[in-house]
Amino acid sequence: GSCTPAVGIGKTLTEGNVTLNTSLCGSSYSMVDTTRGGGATHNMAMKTIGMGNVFTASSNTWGNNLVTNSQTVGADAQYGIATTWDYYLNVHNRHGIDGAGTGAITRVHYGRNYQNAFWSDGCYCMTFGDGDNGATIYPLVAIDVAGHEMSHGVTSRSAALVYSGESGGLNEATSDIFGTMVEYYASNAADPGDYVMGEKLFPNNADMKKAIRWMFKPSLDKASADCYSSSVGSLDVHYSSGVANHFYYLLAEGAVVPSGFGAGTWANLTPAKLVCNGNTALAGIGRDKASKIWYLALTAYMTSTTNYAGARSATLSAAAELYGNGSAEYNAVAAAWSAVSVS
Ligand code: ASN
Ligand code: ZN
Repeated sequence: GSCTPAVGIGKTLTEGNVTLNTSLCGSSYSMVDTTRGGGATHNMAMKTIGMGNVFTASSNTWGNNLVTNSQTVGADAQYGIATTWDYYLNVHNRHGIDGAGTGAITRVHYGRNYQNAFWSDGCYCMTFGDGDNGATIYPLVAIDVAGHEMSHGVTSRSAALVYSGESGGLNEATSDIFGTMVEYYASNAADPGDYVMGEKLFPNNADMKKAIRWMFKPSLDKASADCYSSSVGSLDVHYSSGVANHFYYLLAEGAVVPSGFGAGTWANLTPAKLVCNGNTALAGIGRDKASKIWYLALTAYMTSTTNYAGARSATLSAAAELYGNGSAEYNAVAAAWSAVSVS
């Protein structure tokens, strides 16, 4: 039958209670968001093939904030994808992943003990595993991870950075950068925003010692590169991304130790340990300008084979277009790349 837009409540695992855009079809609600291109959240019910089934229910309140309720994880995903859509639309004037307003399918409860999430060009969909349901890692539907996966779709429809070597690191960093910007965009008391990827996936993790990546000091994961070297492209793309993640943090925030990570904590960070070139006076231009520069670089100046040197020139071109050649923002881009040894 015909469906009408509806507004429900998601009782999420990681973001508290949120508004969810859904649909009402006859007497049944479904997790289909016609206000955002018809994007929908599907329950894979632990299968790994096919598209599963769109979540449907007689009530428009979804989940109960507990991982044991299968709708809960769907609510996190539906909210994370909607928020990422809104971020791209309201901040970058981009209408969906493809820029043409097409909603994507989101698949949750994929497989058994699957500890990952991924974007697929083929189905124009993204997929989230359940981890171990929170024994050590929750289902991977945290908002920064949702923003990360959806941003792989954006990269694929813009610069199309090849997913290996230095361009692969830039592809991964683009997803960490925008996943983080989405988390800040959705900032709330439960999740105020940080440059830590996936901290909400781990139980009892207020100090963010457990995470997937730390953008301000990528080597905290004992694998990612903080500073550029000519061998960085031989690392896995999730580790070569470190150089660009680190650049982005320094561009936005400067050589400033994030709260909770300074002397006396496990990381014992100082400004000197945040830069590769001793420039502890490095000042940030803020998240808003940094994100506009990276987005314009991605969508107008980078190509599929852009490497780190090319990313420096692409972001400088973007800064010149947005703020002027030789502007304070332009000079900050140059200084931040120099601070991660990209010259
Ligand atoms: N979660 C990973 C990512 O999005 C999956 C992958 O390796 N592509 O980067
Ligand atoms: Zn990724």
